[in-house]
Amino acid sequence: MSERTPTGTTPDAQTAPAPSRRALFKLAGAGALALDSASSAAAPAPKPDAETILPQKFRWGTASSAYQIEGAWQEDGKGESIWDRFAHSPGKIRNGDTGDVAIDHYHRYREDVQQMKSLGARTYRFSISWPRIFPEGAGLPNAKGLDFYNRLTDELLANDIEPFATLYHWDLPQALQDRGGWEARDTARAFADYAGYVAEKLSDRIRHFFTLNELASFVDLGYGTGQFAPGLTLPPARLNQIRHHAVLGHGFAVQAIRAGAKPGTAVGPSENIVAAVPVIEEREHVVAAERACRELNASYLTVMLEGRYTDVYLASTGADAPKFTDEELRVISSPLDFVGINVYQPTYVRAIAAPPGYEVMPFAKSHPRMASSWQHIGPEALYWAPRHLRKIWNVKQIYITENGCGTADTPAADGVVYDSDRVMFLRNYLSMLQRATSEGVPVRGYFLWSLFDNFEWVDGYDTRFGLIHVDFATQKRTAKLSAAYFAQVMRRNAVA
Ligand code: PNW
Repeated sequence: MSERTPTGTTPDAQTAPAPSRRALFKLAGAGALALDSASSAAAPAPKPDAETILPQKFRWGTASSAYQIEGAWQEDGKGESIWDRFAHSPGKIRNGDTGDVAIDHYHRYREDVQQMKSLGARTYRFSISWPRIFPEGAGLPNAKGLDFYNRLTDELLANDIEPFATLYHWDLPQALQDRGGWEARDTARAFADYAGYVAEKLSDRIRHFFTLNELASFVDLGYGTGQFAPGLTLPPARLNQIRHHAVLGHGFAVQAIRAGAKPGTAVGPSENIVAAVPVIEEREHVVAAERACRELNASYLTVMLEGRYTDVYLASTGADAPKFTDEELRVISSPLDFVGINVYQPTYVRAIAAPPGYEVMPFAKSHPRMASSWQHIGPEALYWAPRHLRKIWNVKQIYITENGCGTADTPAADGVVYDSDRVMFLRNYLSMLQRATSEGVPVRGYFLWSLFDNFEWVDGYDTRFGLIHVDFATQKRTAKLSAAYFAQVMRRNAVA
């Protein structure tokens, strides 16, 4: 259903007459929205209002991960990953989709870097595929696998785009899963060996490394509910031990990177923390949200930053608590250079008198969502999450390592996707980020998820997160309306 405006009816994007839309957005070649610097120079954007501006030297870019974009799943000596195995198992992924080809970035990376450049992005967060580097998870490295990331890094730098690399975005070598995966403490050590090796080889050009992406996702969904690879449904005691091994892997990797990398290499995690938002902005609820943030992230970010499991967490796990040593807690809380957080949705919290002093509120039935059923809209999450990091743990450098939304878009008659819903989403979330930085919350950069439509895990290719539309049959890339929007944000360093 269309919304009415004062001047009449707003038509749906797919039925709108193309010519009037063409007049709105200058189009360049093959139906793509004009993003090149020549066209932006021709029409300078108005000077941004002070209250929309982000700090100087703020880093803007997009994010991606290896399995979701690279394809080439068996090329150049790459080993099998748990996501290869999982996606090849019948019934696991919508429409039987796999990442075998994905958006063929392994072969098209040069063209893809040009897309970033024409958008005006100056940073890029990507992940390195562990089974490309160590096909068996450990042992002999595969030089051809590393070569790909050498070429990609050089290409980025040649185009003035700063590379930020994630070392683990869920594609565990299957050989390690065969030996227990993250349930085996050895996996945490193997991860550190791989991380140290990569940092040694690439830190002359890559100056920022993220250890693990979203522990809460790959552990809880992979080993708890079984929705993600490796698809296991383990009981609480085993799951808590896996959580512990994941944070331990993070800590070992921080140490290995410090030992192997060039001096000054920065390292931190990239975690999808539970973003506790006070349901009403009043002191008692704000305090409740801060408490909730510590406790609801107790097994991941809190232990990394505090070096202890909270009493509430240990009491709540009881006999199922993880087994750990003081030495492990020291490793887990190795000092970090920054903290990266992925922020997609809020968790609304209110104060209650009884312990623990807060209560998580269920989403109202009609709470608006984006195209992924899990994604409830709540721009305030992008204010409160980084604010909590500073308030609770005095974090000095914060990166928003992911934010974005899935949409159900289809190209209009002129070939362009007019994703006004993504523009709406970004404008509102970025306004809240701007509120945080204007209050001095030290957010240093923002990586939008994602540059291209890609393999959205169990949703396959149905849910699209890109600024750039990909026709998965032809691999044709076409910028959406949101790409023009985000290019303007980056160019002005302000929320547009
Ligand atoms: C993140 N949730 O996953 C991942 O880091 C990306 O690889 C992924 O494509 C992106 O967000 C979009 O989904 C998430 O259930 C998966 O709240 C699930 C949730 C959040 C993030």
